[in-house]
Amino acid sequence: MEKQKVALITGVTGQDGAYLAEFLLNKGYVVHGIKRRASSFNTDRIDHLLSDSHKIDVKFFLHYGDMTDSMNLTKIIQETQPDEIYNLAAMSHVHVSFTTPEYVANADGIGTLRILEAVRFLGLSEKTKIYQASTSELFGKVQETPQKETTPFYPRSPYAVAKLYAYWITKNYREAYNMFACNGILFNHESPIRGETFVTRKITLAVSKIAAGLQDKLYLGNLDAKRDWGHAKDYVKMMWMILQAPKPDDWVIATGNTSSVRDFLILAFRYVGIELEFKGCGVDEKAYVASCSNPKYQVPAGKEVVCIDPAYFRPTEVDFLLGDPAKAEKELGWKRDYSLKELVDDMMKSDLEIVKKHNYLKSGGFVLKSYFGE
Ligand code: NDP
Ligand code: GDR
Repeated sequence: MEKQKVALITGVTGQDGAYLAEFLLNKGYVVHGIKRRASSFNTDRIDHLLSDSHKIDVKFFLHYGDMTDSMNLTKIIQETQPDEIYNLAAMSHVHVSFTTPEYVANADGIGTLRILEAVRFLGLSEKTKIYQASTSELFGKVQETPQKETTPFYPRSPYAVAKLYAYWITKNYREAYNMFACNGILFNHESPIRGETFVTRKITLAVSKIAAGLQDKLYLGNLDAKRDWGHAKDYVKMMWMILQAPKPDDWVIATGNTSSVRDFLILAFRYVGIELEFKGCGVDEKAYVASCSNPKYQVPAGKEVVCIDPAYFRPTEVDFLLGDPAKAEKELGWKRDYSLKELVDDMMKSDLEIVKKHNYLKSGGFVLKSYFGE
């Protein structure tokens, strides 16, 4: 009988960690995840995968840990002896990284070194394969389009600079110690469980609330930035495929299409039958309801629903991302199930349900604090 594979996921409580844990459990892996201690529960995204740890045949285990603590990471790796490590933990918000640059360098940059060094130190270099969550933010300021594995990097934020270190230290350990350590250079990927402060989820949640009359307007930053957006479910599959490749390498995972924040906004509003009309430009730009064709939602034509708030502008912006996934398509058989419209539809469907649930609870005298700040 084939031995059950063991995976360790850092960042298991995040968007990708949750989808990846589910994917690996379905593949028959024993999955260990590292979560941070928090003052409130932070396992919402993985609660459905957890079972009573006292039962027999448990396949999913959580360990307290932090990317800034070498001893802790080394101990977890020693105890779990993983066949595969997926290093997904990071302070992943680009704008916030300008506010906490030193912490980001420590957690996102040196944190990756801690994982690699623990594997080497414990003598697991031959056994344990490592996936590093690299990012299209490495490309930053446009040097070439579409961006592929050979495109020069030009990071534009403390987050991207920390991830640049993580990229190179992963490659260096591969070359220096013959480790199966790979970078997945993933372009933006979103889902119904995307963090609420990333622009896509901020939009789908706000549009759902505006349509239901629970929010007046949405404040955003740069509407002209372009991103290559895919669905997180498609992307976690590729993390696994990268570690099943015949040899360790670095891979761009993208859709090969790019759209602006404005395009995403239009699609989200269109899902509830609202057409937008944009007026003004730059900080003075506003979006109005041009028409609302869905009788379920009472949003009057002419109502101002989107405004620009310069607080959301970044000191240095990444204006344009478009990935070329040809290498992964050819060598790993990378295929995606979701188009941008299908991604928007999936997120809108889920957020409308959340808003509906909230309204139902509200009518019974209850409120959901996390989403509605009440
Ligand atoms: P999330 O922000 O949703 O999740 C990040 C995870 O890292 C959370 O589980 C978080 O814990 C954990 N974490 C943060 N800091 C630490 C720390 N110091 N120690 C331990 N755990 C920590 O990110 P995603 O799931 O979207 O992304 C996963 C990875 O992929 C990240 O490294 C990100 O930078 C990278 N990436 C993401 C892309 C995307 O479009 N989603 C694209 C390319 C790369 P907690 O829940 O407690 O906050
Ligand atoms: P990004 O994602 O920076 O690409 O990083 P985000 O959704 O935060 O921003 C995308 C673009 O939208 C513009 N924008 C806004 N962004 C936010 N968050 N809030 C706003 O109100 C807003 N208005 C406009 C931004 O300026 C930007 O141009 C994500 C993260 O998941 C990283 O961890 C990952 O590495 C990259 O994707 C690939």
